[in-house]
Amino acid sequence: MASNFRRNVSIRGNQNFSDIKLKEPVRIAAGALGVKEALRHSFKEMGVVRSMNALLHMNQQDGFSCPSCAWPDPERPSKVAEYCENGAKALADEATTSHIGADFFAKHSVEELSQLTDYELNKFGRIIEPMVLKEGSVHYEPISWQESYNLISNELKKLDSPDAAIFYTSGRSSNEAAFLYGMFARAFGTNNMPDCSNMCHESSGVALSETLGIGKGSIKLKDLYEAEVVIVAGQNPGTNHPRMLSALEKCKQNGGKVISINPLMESGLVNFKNPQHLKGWIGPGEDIADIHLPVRINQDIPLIKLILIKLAALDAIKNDIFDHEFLKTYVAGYETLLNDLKTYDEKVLLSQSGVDLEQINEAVNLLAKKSKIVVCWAMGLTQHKNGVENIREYVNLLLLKGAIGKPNAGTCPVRGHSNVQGDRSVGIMHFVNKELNERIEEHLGFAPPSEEGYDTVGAMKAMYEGKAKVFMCLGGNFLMAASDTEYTAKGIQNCDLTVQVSTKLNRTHLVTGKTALLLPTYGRSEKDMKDGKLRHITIENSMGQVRQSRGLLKPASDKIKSEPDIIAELAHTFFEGKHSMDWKSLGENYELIREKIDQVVKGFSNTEKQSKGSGYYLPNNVRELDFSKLPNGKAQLTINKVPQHSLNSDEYMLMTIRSHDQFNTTIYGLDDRYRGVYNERRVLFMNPEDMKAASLKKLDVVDITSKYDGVERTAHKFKVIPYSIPKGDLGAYFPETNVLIPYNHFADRSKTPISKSIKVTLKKL
Ligand SMILES: Nc1nc2c(c(=O)[nH]1)N[C@H]1C(S)=C(S)[C@@H](COP(=O)(O)OP(=O)(O)OC[C@H]3O[C@@H](n4cnc5c(=O)[nH]c(N)nc54)[C@H](O)[C@@H]3O)O[C@H]1N2
Ligand SMILES: Nc1nc2c(c(=O)[nH]1)N[C@H]1C(S)=C(S)[C@@H](COP(=O)(O)OP(=O)(O)OC[C@H]3O[C@@H](n4cnc5c(=O)[nH]c(N)nc54)[C@H](O)[C@@H]3O)O[C@H]1N2
Ligand SMILES: [Mo]
Repeated sequence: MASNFRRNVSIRGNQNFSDIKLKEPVRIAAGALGVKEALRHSFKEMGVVRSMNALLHMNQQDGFSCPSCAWPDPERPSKVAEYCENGAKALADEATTSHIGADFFAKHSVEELSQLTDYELNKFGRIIEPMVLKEGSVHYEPISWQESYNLISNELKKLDSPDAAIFYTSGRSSNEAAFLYGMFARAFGTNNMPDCSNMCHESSGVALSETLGIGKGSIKLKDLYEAEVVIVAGQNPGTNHPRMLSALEKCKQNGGKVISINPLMESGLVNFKNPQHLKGWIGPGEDIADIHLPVRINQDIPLIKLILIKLAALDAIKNDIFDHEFLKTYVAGYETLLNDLKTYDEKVLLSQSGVDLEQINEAVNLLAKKSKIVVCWAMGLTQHKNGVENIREYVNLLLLKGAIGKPNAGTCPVRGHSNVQGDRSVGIMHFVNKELNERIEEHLGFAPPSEEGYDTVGAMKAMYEGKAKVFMCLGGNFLMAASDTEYTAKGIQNCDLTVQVSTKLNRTHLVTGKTALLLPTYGRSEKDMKDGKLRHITIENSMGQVRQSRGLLKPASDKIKSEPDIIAELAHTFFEGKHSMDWKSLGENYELIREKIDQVVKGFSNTEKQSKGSGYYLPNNVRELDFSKLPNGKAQLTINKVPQHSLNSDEYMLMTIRSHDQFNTTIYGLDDRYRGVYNERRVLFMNPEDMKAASLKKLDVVDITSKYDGVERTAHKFKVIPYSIPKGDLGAYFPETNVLIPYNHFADRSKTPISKSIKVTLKKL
C-alpha cells in the first residue's frame, strides 16, 4: 500500500448530546450513597463473587494496592477494607468481564471506532491478545508476542539516533516495570522518558526541590491526624482522593481545623460521611472545611501574599507569630521576603484574589495561633503558567510558621496515579541524575546517556516536527491526556511505529503511527503467576512509603503478559542476549529486579521483610530537617510574582477538571453526581451573573475558543450550566477541552501544560 496512506480517524469522536439532567449539587460526599454507588458499578462490571472477593482484598496488607489514586493506607491493618467509591469503580473497570480480541478488531476498523466517545471506547472492556495495525490497514490483527518484539527491535535499530525514540510512562506501572523500562531506554541510548507527572505534579517536584531539597511531600499519614490546621488547596478530594476525607475527619475529631482554598465549593470538603464506620451510614456527617476561600482561578499567590502580609503585621507586635528560632536555624531569605511583602498594595491583592476580606481575616486569625500546619494540594496549583511559583508561595507560609520537618506539619502534594511517585523514584525521568547514572554504570554495567531527553511537551513537539519516529507508551492515553489534541495527533501520526502497553481501549490506540502495536497487560488486581508461583510487585504511595501488592483475580486472558515480562522480553530480543544486564532472568524473577533497584536507587531496600505489610518509608531529608543540599544549607523562602492575567472584556479563565465518573481519560460514566450533572459531559460551569451579562441561559449551547499566538482553537458544543464559581471563571471537563490548550504554553520550568488557566471566549450557537 502507498506509504502516504493516512487513516481517516477522529480525535474527537461523537459530539452528540445525551439527555442531560441537572440537580442541586450534593454537599455530602461518600457515606452510604458512595458505597452503594461503588457496589452498583462493580457488580455490573465484574459480577457479584468476583467483585466482593476483589474488594475485600483491596488495600489489605496481603492484598493489592488500589489501582486508582496514590493515597496511603492506614498503617495499622484495618478489619474493613479501606477503599472508596472511586477506588471500587477503578477496580470494576479494570476487572471487567467484557473482553475484546481478534474478532472484535476484525469487525471494527480503527476509523469506525474513532467515531465513538471515550466513554464508549472504554466500555468495550479488556484487550486480551497482542494486536498489530499494519501500515496501510485500518484493522488491527493478531500478532505473536515474539513477532511484536521483533517488530519493535527492527524499528528501533533503523533509527538514525536513539533520540528518535520516545518512551512514555503513565503512573500505574509498578516499580519493577518502571525500573526495567527506564533502564531499557537508557541502555538503548536515550533519556526521552516523558511521563504523566510532566502533566501533573512536575510543578510540585520543581518547587519543592528548590525550596526544601526534595521533590516529594514531607508528611506521613498520621501527621494529618493531629495537625492543627490543614489547608486543602486546588484539590477535590471528595472525587479524586476520597480516602483522604477519613484522615481529615480524624484530624477534625482531634480538634483540627480545615481551610479549603478553591474556586469551587467541592463536596466532601463541605460535608462528609465516612462509610468505613457505622456513624457515617446514618449520622449527619462531618463538616470538613471550617473556612472556605473561593479564590479566583490562578490567584492563589495574591491570596497567600495577603495572608503573609497580615501575619507579618501581627508578628511585628510581639514576635510570636512566625517561628523565629526555626527561621534563624534552618531558613534563608527571611529579610528579603519581608521587604518584598512591603511592596504590595493590600487592596489590589484582595481584589485580585476575589475572596472577602472577612474570610481572609478568619483564616489569618486561625493560622496566627497555630504551628502544626499541613498544606495539601493537587492540580489546582500545578497546572498554571506560574504553577511552580504557586507552590513556592504556600511553602513560604509553612516555613514562616516553622511548620516543616516536625510532627503534624509539612507539605502534602497529593499524587495522582497510584504509582506515579514510585516510577520517578526508580528512574523514569527525562532529566539527568548524575548520581543515578554513576550507580547504573557501577551496578548494571553500561553507560547511560548524559543528555537531557524529552518531557511530555518536548515529546509532542519532536513527533510533530518529525524528529521522533518510534513512540512507545507503558500505559496511559497520551493523545487525550496531553494538551493540544490536534497537534499531538499529528505528531503521533508522523511516527513510523507506535506501541501501547495497555489494559483497555483508548483513542491513542486508534490515532497511531504508520504501524501500531497493542500489547495487553495485567491490571494490578490480577494474579501474576510464573512457574506456578504467585509474584508480587511493589509501589510507592503519595507519602513515600514502599509496599508490596499482590493481585488475586484470574487474569483477563492467558494471552496477556505482565509489564516486566513484556519489557524484559523486548530488551532480550533487542540486545539478542548480548548486554551487561541479563534481561531474560530479570523478567522471570522480580526478586532480581528488586535487587537491582536496591543497588541503583538510593533508599530502596526491598527485602521481603521490609516491603511486607505496610512497608517502609524512603529517606526524606525534610523529615530530618537536613537542607544541606540547598544553597547555604538552608531551606529557601522565595519571592514569587503575582500572575497578571489581563483578560479582555469578552474573555474568561477556564479550568479543565475531572468529573466524579472518570479516571483521567477513562470515562466510567456520564454523571458528575456531586456537582449535580447527570448524563452529559459536554458542560460548561459558569457564574450566573456572567451568564446574564453574556445573555446566556441555562443549557444554551456554546463553542469555546482559545486564541494564543494568533492561533484559534475551538472545543465545540458545550451546554452552559449556572454554577457557584467566581465571576470571570469557567470550568469544564478534561479531556474534551484539551483541544483548547496550546502545546507551547506551560508552567515556567516544570513545563506542565496550563490545563487550569486557559483564556477563552464563548460563542452562542
Ligand atoms: N476518581 C478519580 N481519582 C483520581 C483521578 C481521577 O481522574 N478520578 N485522577 C488522579 C490524578 S492523575 C490526579 S493528578 C489527581 C487530581 O486530583 P485533583 O487535582 O483534585 O483533580 P482536578 O479535577 O483536576 O481538580 C482540581 C481542583 O482544583 C481546583 N482549582 C482549579 N484551579 C484552581 C486555582 O487556580 N487555585 C485553586 N486553589 N484551586 C483551583 C478545582 O476547582 C478542582 O477542585 O487525582 C487522582 N485521582
Ligand atoms: N486538560 C487537562 N489535561 C490533563 C489533566 C487535567 O487536569 N486537565 N491532568 C493531567 C494529569 S494530572 C495526568 S496524570 C495525565 C494522565 O495521563 P495518562 O496517565 O496518560 O492517562 P490515563 O487516562 O490515566 O490512562 C488511561 C489508560 O491507561 C491504561 N491502563 C490502565 N491501567 C493500566 C495498567 O495497569 N498498565 C498499563 N500498561 N496500562 C494501564 C488503559 O489502557 C487506559 O486507557 O493527564 C493530564 N492531562
Ligand atoms: Mo495526575
